[in-house]
Amino acid sequence: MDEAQYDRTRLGQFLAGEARADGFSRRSLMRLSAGVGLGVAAGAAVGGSVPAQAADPPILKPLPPELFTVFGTNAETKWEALRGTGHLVPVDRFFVRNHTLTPRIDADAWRLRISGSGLRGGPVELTYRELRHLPADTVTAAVECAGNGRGFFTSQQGQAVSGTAWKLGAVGVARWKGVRLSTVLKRAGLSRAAVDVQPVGLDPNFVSGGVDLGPVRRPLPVGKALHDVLLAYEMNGAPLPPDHGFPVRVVVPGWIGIASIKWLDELEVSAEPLFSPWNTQFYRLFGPTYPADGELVGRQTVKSAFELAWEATLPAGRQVLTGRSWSGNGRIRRVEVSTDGRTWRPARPTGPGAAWQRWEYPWHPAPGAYTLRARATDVTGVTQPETVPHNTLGYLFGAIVRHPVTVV
Ligand SMILES: Nc1nc2c(c(=O)[nH]1)N[C@H]1C(S)=C(S)[C@@H](COP(=O)(O)O)O[C@H]1N2
Ligand SMILES: [Mo]
Repeated sequence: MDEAQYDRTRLGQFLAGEARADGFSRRSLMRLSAGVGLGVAAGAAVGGSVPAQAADPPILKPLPPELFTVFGTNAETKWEALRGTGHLVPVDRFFVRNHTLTPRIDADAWRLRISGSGLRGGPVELTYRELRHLPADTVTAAVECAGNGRGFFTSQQGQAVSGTAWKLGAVGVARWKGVRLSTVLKRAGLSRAAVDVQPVGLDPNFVSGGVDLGPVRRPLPVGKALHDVLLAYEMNGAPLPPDHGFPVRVVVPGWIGIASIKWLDELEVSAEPLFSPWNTQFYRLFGPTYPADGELVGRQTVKSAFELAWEATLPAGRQVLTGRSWSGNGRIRRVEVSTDGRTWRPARPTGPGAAWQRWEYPWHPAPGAYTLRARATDVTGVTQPETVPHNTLGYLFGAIVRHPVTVV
């Protein structure tokens, strides 16, 4: 059930020719260079969805500049937009990470196909109505992009990285309602031989460095699939919005964002190990402190963010700073804030600690320029460091972020 360990095993099997990757060869792995251009495959078939119109924007919901910073097909939440929003991130400001674009899907025509050598019988299909009639479950969980914070490798550490230069807004917490993947797999006739379950998205094929990598997909081990994975059809009490995976997405608590496949099309249940570009080429750590063939991205690191605009201007005098901290290892044990570059004082936790911990810190500044810092320690005792080792794709930036503000 450990993500890094699972990926390491499958990588070894893939390189030894023991894991199937659907046309994605060792050679295409070598040919791809990290972070090179991406685009929508021309004429890509998008099964079951309405073909994308040339004029369709990559993200369908409004992206007002008060709420989002837009990077091509992706949009990052502005942290100042989370102040006063409560524990969950409202859908109108939840970040969007699209490899290509949000497909428009007709829920009445949609079918979930479940097939593969890991089933006792033949393929099974489920309609949206049938899925909604199965026993439901809800979970409050974060979805966080593995590259969240990537921009700080460059702006704080002076290092070159490729990929979207997110600040800290590629994370969100929502209340997801849906059917446990275990319920669906058992109904479909999971065999004892099954080892992997691969959710496949309905969005257009992803093309990187001129190579068509096929639909966005990433396998999960059966253990994790049966443990706590949800096939979600609601987000914060309403049907999933198109940009977040309508009609049905996967939610994989604790794993990096790419595991939570949106616009679910198919589930392949396999008795042989599976592999996809999303755990070979992408989501690996390459750099001076990592092995030559890279290390697989494991859990999310500990992070903290102030609910303030970047380079915010604040009035002098008594006020309360607010923020949130979170960790892939579990709960947050302690948060400290520094406003003077030297001393650290505890922040006060507010609200529940599930998925992330909100906190506040009273401050009484005189006019001037300040660098605010927040650092969290999680339940495993890991504290955010001053710097993190470089990796070329800019994953897992967990260092303390230096947040500039001006008090007038
Ligand atoms: N089908 C599909 N699923 C996907 C993606 C995608 O592009 N296509 N992006 C993944 C990535 S990299 C992340 S971080 C999360 C983002 O979820 P969100 O857009 O709902 O915030 O979705 C994941 N699921
Ligand atoms: Mo991501």
